[in-house]
Amino acid sequence: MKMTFRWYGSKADPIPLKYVKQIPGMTGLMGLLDKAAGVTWEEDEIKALVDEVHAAGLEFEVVESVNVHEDIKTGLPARDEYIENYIKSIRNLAKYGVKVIIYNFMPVFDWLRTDLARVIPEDGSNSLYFDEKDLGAMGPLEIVKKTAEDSKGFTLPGWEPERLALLEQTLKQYEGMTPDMLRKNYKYFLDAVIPVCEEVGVKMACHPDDPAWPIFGLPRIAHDQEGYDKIVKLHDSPSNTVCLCTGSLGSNPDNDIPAIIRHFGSMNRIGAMHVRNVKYLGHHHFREAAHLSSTGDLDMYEIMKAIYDTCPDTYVRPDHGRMIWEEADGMRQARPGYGLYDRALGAAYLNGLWEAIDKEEKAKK
Ligand code: DNO
Repeated sequence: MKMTFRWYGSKADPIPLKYVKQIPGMTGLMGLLDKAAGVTWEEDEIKALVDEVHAAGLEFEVVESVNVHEDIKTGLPARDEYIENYIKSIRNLAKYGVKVIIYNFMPVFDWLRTDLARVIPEDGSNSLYFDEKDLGAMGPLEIVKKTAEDSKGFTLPGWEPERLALLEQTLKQYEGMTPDMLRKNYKYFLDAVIPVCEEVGVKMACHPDDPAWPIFGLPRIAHDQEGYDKIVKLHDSPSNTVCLCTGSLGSNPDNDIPAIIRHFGSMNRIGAMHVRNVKYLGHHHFREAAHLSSTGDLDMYEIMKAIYDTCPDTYVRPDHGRMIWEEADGMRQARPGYGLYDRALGAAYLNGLWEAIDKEEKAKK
């Protein structure tokens, strides 16, 4: 397991890279560039980012949010040009040592919450929160407006201004589209990019729908084991993998996360793991929690054990944290979900679980 950290680059991330390096057991980044969907990640910008990360003593083998243009997802004629750009990005990233590219094929919304800073009554920290009832009352345009206002001036992953400016038009593109139609467009994309990934030694890792069910009547196809089984079969290759986000899939209590990890891990189809905990509050109603099992509803020991048993070499990152230690009241700048402290605590805890599992397993031999 390689413990990694999401980092937005020195211009966009208030967390200095040296702080990331100081988290015990941190080996590298799941980094990203602030690029609009469809735009090629150019060599010079990748090189600058990778050089900076290496200079801080960290690896850069995984990138996130190389976003797929909506015209690819909806199968419009312009998709071929955007796929060409995507292929150039893959080749450029591979040249600088990237081995896994995390992306998603979610229509319009990368992830969605109804509140970015809901106070947790037990300890006064806050976390990302979702209640379908509030969503129904707001509608897509209102929720986007609220999220943009609540984001403290940060660009949130998947909420780039270019994307939001076209929201109404993009929503129209999806009218009448079924999950099967979306899968057909997905296959067209994978058939073009996966052979290139095989050639350059890169894995594509598809992030799940977050939350893990359809919203606003949009077709969503990556929120359970069955959906992912179909995705990995769309183009059968070790380069066509899953980014298994425990908190996204785990927002639906019907998803047995350790079992899903074991299923795809034993098929060698997990490209990366996002490890996050959630607390269920009702039907389609949850908030994010600290990583510790007892503060949420996911069993982190079982999750780490499933990784240990089936995909021990994968990349893991502590996903989303609560806002704590004055991040919550704005005294320290932090992007919602991506503050420093709770993610650092999460990494230390997950590393601790790993050490215990490793010792137990070695003692058995
Ligand atoms: C949200 C993230 C996602 C994820 C993308 C990958 O917090 O987990 O933005 O990185 O869906 O493209």
